Amino acid sequence: MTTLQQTSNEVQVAKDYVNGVIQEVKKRNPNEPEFHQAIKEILDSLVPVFEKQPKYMEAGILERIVEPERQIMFRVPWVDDNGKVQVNRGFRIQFNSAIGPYKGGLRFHPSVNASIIKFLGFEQIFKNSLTGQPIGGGKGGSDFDPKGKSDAEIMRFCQSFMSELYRHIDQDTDVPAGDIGVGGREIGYLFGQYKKLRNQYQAGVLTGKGLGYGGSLARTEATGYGTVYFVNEMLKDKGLSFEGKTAVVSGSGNVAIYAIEKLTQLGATAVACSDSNGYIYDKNGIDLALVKQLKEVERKRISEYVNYHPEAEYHEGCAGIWTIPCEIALPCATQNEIDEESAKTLVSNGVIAVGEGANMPSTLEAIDVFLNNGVLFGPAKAANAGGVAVSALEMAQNSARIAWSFEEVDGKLHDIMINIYQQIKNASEEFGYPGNLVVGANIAGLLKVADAMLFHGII
Ligand code: NDP
Ligand code: 2IT
Repeated sequence: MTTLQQTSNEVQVAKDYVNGVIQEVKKRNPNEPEFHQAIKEILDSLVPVFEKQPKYMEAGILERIVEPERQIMFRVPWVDDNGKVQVNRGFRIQFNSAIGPYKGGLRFHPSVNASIIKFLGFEQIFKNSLTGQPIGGGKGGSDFDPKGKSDAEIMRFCQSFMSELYRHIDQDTDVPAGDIGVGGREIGYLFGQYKKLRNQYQAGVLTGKGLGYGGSLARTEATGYGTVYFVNEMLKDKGLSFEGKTAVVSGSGNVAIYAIEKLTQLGATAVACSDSNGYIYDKNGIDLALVKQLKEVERKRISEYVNYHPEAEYHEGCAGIWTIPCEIALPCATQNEIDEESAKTLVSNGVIAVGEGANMPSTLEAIDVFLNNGVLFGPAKAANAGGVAVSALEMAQNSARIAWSFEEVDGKLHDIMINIYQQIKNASEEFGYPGNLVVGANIAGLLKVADAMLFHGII
């Protein structure tokens, strides 16, 4: 057999292996479209790994990595302010602990189901690996809708949620944090209940805590700042910068707010942001202090913005935000918020760089549009890894019982984001896809986890 034939055989074997696992996942996990999407995005780009290193195939790495180590689903009963009993469903997916305790956020949103938590948990394995920190992958949440609930209702819900979750987590086992609908207030109630039930002050059992009881400075800012640091590296590599650029940022929650803050500091102007009802367009630049007041303090709708800035526009619906011409687009709201059509519109309006602050915000078709048109594309598991990276720094500070300054944590975050960029760029080149950071992130994320799994044997 010639070398050329040998190579094409190896490619075919690797492709068949990957396709076989994708088909098996679909069969075993029917009706889970988001999980299938994440599996396809990641596994398709891993073919070159199995081609070059059949040892991972022989050890069944893929078959094992797509199956969560443990999935927990539970009843969350609570009583609303009218005395009526309410029941929600809780989830925790402990996906992979090869390189550290399970680590990942909790999402409270009515759309939450097994498919969404599994896609998020699967992504988290690779993201956490890229941070270079010793953290495995997990995710959890509930179909509880925090909107319109009183503080007392949020507290009772969090207490009920933790009354079950506490038996499955520990600072060395599984460390949850925030995600959509879970911020400092919710982490506080969850921590209080955990402490009471365990009779232990395990500071490191949750991250995203308040600064007065073990939280880390710069954790609130970390995901948004990190996304901008990452995009800055992509731009710098092309001799570009944020200076003078126009940006569109979807969402107006934790990630969006601090992405806008950092890109503004770097000389760009964010002209739009959104919530799940609609978006605002302010050609003079978003008034971030007002957005913080409306969303972080008053928990109001983004539509209220135009009451303070009548020159700005409010539009109902989310997808329209991507029709606003911009050079930098940062989707920071939710999954599948950029479809093929929105991606084409962004490209025809001259977008230069897209950085995914949210998890899986671009559909598979949208990613293809960006990559095929030479847009600098920072995939979620790399671009938004700053949040979980600083969570790991929070755990480190909790273990040492010390607190670093804002500058120290922010400096480490910046270094981590630069390192992630270099790591995935190098992987994309080494495996034959220069410039394709989707492939680079998936491969670099996998290798560390796969090697640890090889060391641990078949477990
Ligand atoms: P928040 O709850 O603080 O904010 C979420 C924002 O997105 C809100 O503006 C919300 O609008 C909007 N949104 C939520 N769901 C939808 C929807 N279905 N359609 C349109 N808009 C929606 O969450 P975060 O900012 O923390 O999270 C945003 C994204 O970033 C998520 O994908 C999350 O997984 C990801 N992420 C978060 C990290 C973190 O550290 N927090 C780390 C890494 C990624 P509304 O107020 O109307 O609900
Ligand atoms: O998606 C994510 O990385 C997060 N929601 C943050 C997880 C964490 O453990 O800080």
